[in-house]
Amino acid sequence: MIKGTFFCIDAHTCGNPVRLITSGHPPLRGRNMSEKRQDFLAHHDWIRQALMFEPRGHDMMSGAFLYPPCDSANDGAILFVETSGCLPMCGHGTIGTVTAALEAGLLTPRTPGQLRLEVPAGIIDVQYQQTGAKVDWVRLTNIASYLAHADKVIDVPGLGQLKVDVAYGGNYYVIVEPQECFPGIEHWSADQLLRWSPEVRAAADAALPCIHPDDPTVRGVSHVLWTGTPKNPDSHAANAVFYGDRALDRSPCGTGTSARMAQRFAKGLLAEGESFVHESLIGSQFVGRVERVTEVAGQPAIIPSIQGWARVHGHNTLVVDDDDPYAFGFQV
Ligand code: PYC
Repeated sequence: MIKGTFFCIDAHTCGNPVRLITSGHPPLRGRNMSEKRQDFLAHHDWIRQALMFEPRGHDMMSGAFLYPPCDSANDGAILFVETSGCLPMCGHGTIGTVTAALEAGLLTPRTPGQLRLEVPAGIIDVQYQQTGAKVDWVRLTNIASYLAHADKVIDVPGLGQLKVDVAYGGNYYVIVEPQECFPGIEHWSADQLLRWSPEVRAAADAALPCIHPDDPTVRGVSHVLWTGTPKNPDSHAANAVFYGDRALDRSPCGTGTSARMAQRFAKGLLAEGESFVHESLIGSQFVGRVERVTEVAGQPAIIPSIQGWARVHGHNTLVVDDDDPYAFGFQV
């Protein structure tokens, strides 16, 4: 029996996939996108599994549904889906979703060039430039981002002791700078990063508790941000973000870049108004900026912005038929 038919616009943001699912939306209960995210996970998660996992997706696959806003003052709402679950916020996902939706006429801004969108982590402001049918770039002003744990030593079985920070930029990131047992991403293969990331995440999550003070459903270290020396002379830093079970972000990671700017701001390495060009594993770049200083539960925080681009590369109708033994995907 056919469980669902989903029309998808496939795109990538600076190299990382974004599958914007434009039909087959389940109705979601909740007063805001955080509650709707919980409702989706409780009652409709088969859709994410079917569309993100193999054979319809792959380890890096991530996507989004656009919903009408919960508050009519806003232009729309995004539910992020990916192999690891539904993220509270996704930067590359926002840039890809906004690009694909505007090009397909699925978002109608009240003010051209500007959108105000609801995501599970809060409200984000978006600016973009469109030339004819094509969106050239998207800049999102993210939710408040902050350093949650500084200079903590964790024990990673088999690797040794690592000094790390944990910062929030829409997800909680354990940030690993080069040190004795980690020489920097330019010296490690993708296989090495994938080998050690789950161990580092588990060690950080056990030792360094994180619960968002404004939304306790946002909790736990979910991503590892490894750092290194950039290849491009105009990048300030390079990173490789690990998420899910086997994913390394091909984009510079919007929430990771926000977390890293919050970390650098808290350590006096980045000031209000300064830009921060972050480079991905494949050399693509996001331009970040500390827009303003704020507070989260009385702690210093920043409002970062992230600018990047996305390209649409395909249209796809996916059918989920429960006669198929792999209807709901698999992971190897
Ligand atoms: O761009 O925020 C991001 C992101 C999160 C996971 C993968 N990309």
